[in-house]
Amino acid sequence: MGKNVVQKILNSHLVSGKLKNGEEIAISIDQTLTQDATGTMAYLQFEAMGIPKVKTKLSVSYVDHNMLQTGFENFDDHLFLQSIAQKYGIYFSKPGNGICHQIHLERFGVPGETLLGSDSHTPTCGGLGMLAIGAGGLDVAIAMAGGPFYITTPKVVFVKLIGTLQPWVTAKDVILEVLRRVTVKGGVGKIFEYGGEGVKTLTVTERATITNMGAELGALTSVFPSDMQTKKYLKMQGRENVWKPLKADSSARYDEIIEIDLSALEPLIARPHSPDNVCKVSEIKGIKVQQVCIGSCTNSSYHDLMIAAAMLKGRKVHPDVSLTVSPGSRQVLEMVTKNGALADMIAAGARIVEVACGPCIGMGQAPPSGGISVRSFNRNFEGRSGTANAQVYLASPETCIATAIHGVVSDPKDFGAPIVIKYPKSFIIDDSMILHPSEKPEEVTVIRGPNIKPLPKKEPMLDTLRGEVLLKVGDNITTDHIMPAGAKVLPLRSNIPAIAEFVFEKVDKEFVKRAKEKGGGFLIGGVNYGQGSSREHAALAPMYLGVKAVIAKSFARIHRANLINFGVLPLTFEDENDYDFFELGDTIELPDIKNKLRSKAGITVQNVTRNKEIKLVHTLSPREIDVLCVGGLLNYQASS
Ligand code: MIC
Ligand code: SF4
Repeated sequence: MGKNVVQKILNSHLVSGKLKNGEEIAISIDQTLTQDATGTMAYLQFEAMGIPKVKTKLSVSYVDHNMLQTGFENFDDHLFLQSIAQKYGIYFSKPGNGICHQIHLERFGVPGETLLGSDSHTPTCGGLGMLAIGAGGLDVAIAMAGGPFYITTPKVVFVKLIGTLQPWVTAKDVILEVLRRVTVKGGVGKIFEYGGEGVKTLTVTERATITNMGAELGALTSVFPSDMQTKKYLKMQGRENVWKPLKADSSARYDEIIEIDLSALEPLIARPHSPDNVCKVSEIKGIKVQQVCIGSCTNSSYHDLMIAAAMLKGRKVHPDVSLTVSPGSRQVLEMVTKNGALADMIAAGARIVEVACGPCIGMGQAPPSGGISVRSFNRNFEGRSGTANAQVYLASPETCIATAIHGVVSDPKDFGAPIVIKYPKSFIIDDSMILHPSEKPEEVTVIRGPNIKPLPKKEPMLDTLRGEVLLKVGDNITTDHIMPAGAKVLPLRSNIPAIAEFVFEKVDKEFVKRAKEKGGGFLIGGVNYGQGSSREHAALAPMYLGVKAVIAKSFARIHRANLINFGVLPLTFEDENDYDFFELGDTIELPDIKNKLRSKAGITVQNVTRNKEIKLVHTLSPREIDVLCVGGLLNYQASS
């Protein structure tokens, strides 16, 4: 039987298990990436494993998130990351070089290989034909130590693209259309493989916009074939030597098929506060906006910035709008600087922000209170922008710039004649901000400022878990709700005791106090609990506060894995309606839980306060149960 692209890559990396839907498999990891906000923890964990050098083909550590440096913490972290990279055989991309996903696509991605990254948008490199997966830092640390990565064999969804994008319709609109159809929870347990005639018409950076924002589907990853477009892109990056063709066999089978006619798409926009709350731009045009932001790992390629500049050339940003532009990489910034496009943006009134994640993660440029911000980014979760009551919309750079000029949400189709961006023969290649590992690692001392605190430890699981419901939340709770980011909290990523003070800050200000007073307890969640980022702090900090288990209607993949990695039990209701039987402050008990997890006997939770017994289920593999019982993956690794 013919194979699809996903099966081909999985097969060539299979370490254990069988490719059978729903079964756990282990795959080998060729490359890893980390960014600073998750990287410090990942490297502390790697260090704890006592391995002298990474065992991957390539590991890269990026600094792109924590760059405001309002105190010593960020720079401390950067120095820690730089020194640890030098010592352990890791490449280090300095702050200012660009956003991890964009640089990885430009300088390191290899078709057909696997990439594991401690950031949920790692699937960006799927645009190059890589199987690129986001995970918690501890999983990445294990991959750096040569361990495999465990996944449940995913379903493969074939996204068949036909036709060609019409003027002013972009790759962003393709992924917004997929999100509209599939929703933020529809991708769980699936990989989205793109194919069909329409694929040929999309450049690698357009493909990368699609695979990047595929993270918002809750999918394991998204992938494109590797074809002549891939070759062309790699050639422009001076890396044609790593190209190889990769496509699905003609008789390949898929679990589901979605067909999208590119010719029929229109400019789309995601309304507050979810990336799947999508409608046509034309349906909401005219809404007054205060801010427009171009950038992020989704849309800050050369093409994205060039089109923004071409639209702005000779025009002015609307007097009531603040337009920010944060280029995705130094390569792009240097190119638009040299060819004059940057000057066109500056002349139009754009505010040029540093090459970094910046406003996407609330590191500066928070909108005004109740303000409307239209962004070329990938997430518009409530409060993520740094302003609790801001209304954030997500759209293509074309829609964003038309909006910035007119001061109201505007359909780029009304803008005028289509603009064609010409590419240079090659990009500017200068890897001088990527530092090589030291040739004398034994002479490198790891620099540890006072912000770098040791990892908290977790004891093995008790036979019976008992405690109070510390919080009950609704559906689609994001990791931004659980463990907020932004300029105040992000610098504390290497310091769990300090960052734990902010857990659920935006949901319930009393949560931390309560968790401490009660000596820990339980969380009750709705559907898709923990969607969004890969930040393991959303598991680690609650664990530090004594959270023993989360009982939810369903979980997002990365967060579920992070909970297990830190010894917090993720359980689901057998009947979702039983969610209603739990209230804040109820005392609950999971009796004889270790045995029950191991045996096939059903699990029940006793709501002692309400004198009710409720049936629960789990999807834990035997390995995951062992991990949980010993108190998490670090203990498990140490004991095996
Ligand atoms: C995000 O977009 O939310 C982040 C910040 O890049 C996160 C990682 C993090 O929280 O450090 C992600 O997507 O994984
Ligand atoms: Fe950075 Fe935003 Fe991309 Fe996350 S989504 S990696 S914060 S640019």
